[in-house]
Amino acid sequence: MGRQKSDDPVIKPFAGPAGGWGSVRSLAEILPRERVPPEAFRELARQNKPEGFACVSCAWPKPADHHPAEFCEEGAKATAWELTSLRTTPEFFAQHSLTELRGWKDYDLEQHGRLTHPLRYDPATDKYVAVAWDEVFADIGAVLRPLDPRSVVFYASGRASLEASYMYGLMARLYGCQNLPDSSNMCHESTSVGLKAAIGVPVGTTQLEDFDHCDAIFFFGQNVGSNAPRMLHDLRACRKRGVEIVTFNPLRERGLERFTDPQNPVEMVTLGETGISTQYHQLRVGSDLAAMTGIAKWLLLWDDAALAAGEAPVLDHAFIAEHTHDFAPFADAVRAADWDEIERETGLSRDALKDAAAVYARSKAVMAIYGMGLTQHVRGVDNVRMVVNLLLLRGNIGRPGAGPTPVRGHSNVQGQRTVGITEKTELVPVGKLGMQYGFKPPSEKGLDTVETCRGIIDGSVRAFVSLGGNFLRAVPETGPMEAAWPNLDLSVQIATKLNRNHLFPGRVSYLLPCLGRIEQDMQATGPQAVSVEDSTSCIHGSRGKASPASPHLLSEPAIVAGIAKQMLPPNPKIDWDAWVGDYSLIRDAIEETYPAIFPDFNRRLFTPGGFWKGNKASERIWQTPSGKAEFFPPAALSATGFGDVQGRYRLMTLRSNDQFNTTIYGYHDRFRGVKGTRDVLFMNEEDMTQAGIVEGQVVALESDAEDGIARRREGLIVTRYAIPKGCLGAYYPEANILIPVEHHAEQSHVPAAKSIPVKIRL
Ligand SMILES: Nc1nc2c(c(=O)[nH]1)N[C@H]1C(S)=C(S)[C@@H](COP(=O)(O)OP(=O)(O)OC[C@H]3O[C@@H](n4cnc5c(=O)[nH]c(N)nc54)[C@H](O)[C@@H]3O)O[C@H]1N2
Ligand SMILES: Nc1nc2c(c(=O)[nH]1)N[C@H]1C(S)=C(S)[C@@H](COP(=O)(O)OP(=O)(O)OC[C@H]3O[C@@H](n4cnc5c(=O)[nH]c(N)nc54)[C@H](O)[C@@H]3O)O[C@H]1N2
Ligand SMILES: [Mo]
Repeated sequence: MGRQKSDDPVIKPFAGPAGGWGSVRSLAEILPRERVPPEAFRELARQNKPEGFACVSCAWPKPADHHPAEFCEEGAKATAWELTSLRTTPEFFAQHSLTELRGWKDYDLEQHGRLTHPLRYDPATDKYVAVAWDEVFADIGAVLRPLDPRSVVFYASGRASLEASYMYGLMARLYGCQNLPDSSNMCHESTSVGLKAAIGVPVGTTQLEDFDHCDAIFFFGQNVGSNAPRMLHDLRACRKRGVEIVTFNPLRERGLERFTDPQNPVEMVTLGETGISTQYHQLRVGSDLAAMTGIAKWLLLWDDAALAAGEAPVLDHAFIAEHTHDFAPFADAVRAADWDEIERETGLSRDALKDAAAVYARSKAVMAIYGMGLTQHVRGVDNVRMVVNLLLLRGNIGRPGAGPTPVRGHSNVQGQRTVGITEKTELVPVGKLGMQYGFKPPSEKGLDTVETCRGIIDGSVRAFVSLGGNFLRAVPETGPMEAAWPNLDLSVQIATKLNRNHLFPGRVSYLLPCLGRIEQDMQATGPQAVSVEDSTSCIHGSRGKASPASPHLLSEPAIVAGIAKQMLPPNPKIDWDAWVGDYSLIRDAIEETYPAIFPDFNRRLFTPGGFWKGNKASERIWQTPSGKAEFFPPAALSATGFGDVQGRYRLMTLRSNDQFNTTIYGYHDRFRGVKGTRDVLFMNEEDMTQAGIVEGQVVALESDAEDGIARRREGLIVTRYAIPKGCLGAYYPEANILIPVEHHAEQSHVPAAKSIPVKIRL
């Protein structure tokens, strides 16, 4: 297996729609490249179906009345990635030292295929060597037992099942550790904090049916065509019904413009396509607070005029009076906001915002869909709260077709929270856990992702255990983080493929290969099923049937149990082996801990469309201190947290259409017309002229944070792009070296990866 060269880049605009023949061609490339066995095609037919498996890509809900093929281009890539016949064996590691592998690109590391054996790092040779599972667990237990539990971190990436996640969180708490950061700390934590404060639930209030009842959708900072493509079917259906879709995004993302349904033979043959957005506002990076303030200004103005003229009001005053708190300070702040400042910040005219406000004002039911473009800013929580403000103005929460709709990332990231993976004690029924298992769970707050980074850099974190993911690549400040990682006493990585984090060993290091969700999980009582929760709080069963990548793999529950049994003293109330032998016993335990969410869990496991865990805000029951939904006066118009000074740009870090987070499937960002490279800097044409930069010029970016620390990313090819002035775009994770650890959302600690202060160096 050779390494794919990323040279010979081709960058030219892409004229096609999202979906369509482009997505079919893209699959025709990846399936043979991953050398997927014929059974992979059978597995695709079972993807996201009742009794099938839940896609390992995104968390978009899986409908009860499914399509013949309920998967998208990205989901199929994720399946091919997991079912590849390529293998990363002990022989591979015998040939390559970690020092050598650190020179490889992310793509090349994962492209060698699935990990096959448990491995231990040998410092003498700088290589991983195969080791028996018994030894693995005994050694990990021996290192962990004497450590202060508060110096150990148990990270989870959002893909592991509810069963594995419940065991993982329980294991950490039994050990005395609350340090359970997860990928949502880098993702939708701004949602969890913002929605909880505003409406009393940490998650969105809508479900798939709401797409049948809305008459407008406001869409902020989510790239549906690449990151949740199955939603395009719902959006297309909305457009066919005449629903207006108003989009705010600095880039014209193709999936938000138009879509050809690859599953619709007529559209495919006629090259038909559906326009998605009816209004597209290319606002400046980080300016959504200003844009929403502008919309609210129009609404207040029209409402005042309607009331004065004795006409029907624009705002839902009855709802505001009965269900909300603090409307007056919010309205005052909006009225006080200055139009010139709003226009300067957003780069949009007040008339453009008037068009958006007019759609909002005439619509009876509005959904607000959003993603990382809102959450990953210094004022990311304020962004989320501003979305709620807007919805509250016309009672757009808690009725059909209306409500906040955050689009979650990993396929079970929301579910991991539900079953206890969080550093926030108040989200966990610790009292109940204490009774169920006869122990005193730790009560102090644990470390989140940002605090973990600080702790690794300053040496206070001594051991790191990872249930999936690529922490070291996904976090900010990757330079100092990579330098500090080898000081850890222990680094344990449970994974399916080799990634960059695995190349930075601690004093003792293990790389432990596990089964993927698509593979058959055979245990003492027979083949097991697992479960996940989607973005709309529906819980689905998932049964893998493909043959495991290697006979030496263990399931994630088995690996967690293996560590737990060595690290913890025996507990008469927990039979780890029985749980591993029969996952329905883990589900019984989950049901006992969370009786309101999981009644009759085992029987309802394979409910078509999933079973809903319920949501009080959607019933207009507000679990907030005031008992009402909270308006929140915006404190600023910019979400960036830094000023605009000469030569400073707002850099946003982006995913391509050919990656899943740090997993790079290939070098083709089809929708943005980039092929053969990821070393791209998207830049505004006028900015280029002003800076004297020409198309194709290679430049470096430097951090322009005011902390005096040097951070630099070399070798970026400047690409003229339709991006607002003063803004730049580059790919994640390669750009993460430019993000300071302390550049994060104020209240949620989500790294502010969408507005990083940088300057260009020629
Ligand atoms: N195929 C695939 N699917 C995925 C993933 C993947 O990597 N690949 N990742 C998964 C995960 S973990 C997650 S969290 C989701 C991520 O999915 P998204 O939430 O779509 O995240 P990003 O790709 O980072 O893109 C964010 C979008 O926000 C826009 N944006 C950037 N800054 C701003 C801003 O200031 N304001 C506004 N309004 N927009 C802005 C960008 O132009 C981009 O279109 O997708 C999940 N699904
Ligand atoms: N600059 C910047 N940084 C970002 C973001 C951004 O937009 N910009 N996005 C942030 C977001 S939203 C997220 S969610 C994080 C993602 O951070 P992570 O979730 O930590 O990273 P992933 O890239 O999803 O992890 C990929 C690895 O997971 C392992 N894996 C895959 N499947 C399985 C499995 O079934 N079991 C196990 N045990 N392992 C498996 C594989 O070894 C693979 O290499 O990154 C964050 N970082
Ligand atoms: Mo995410």
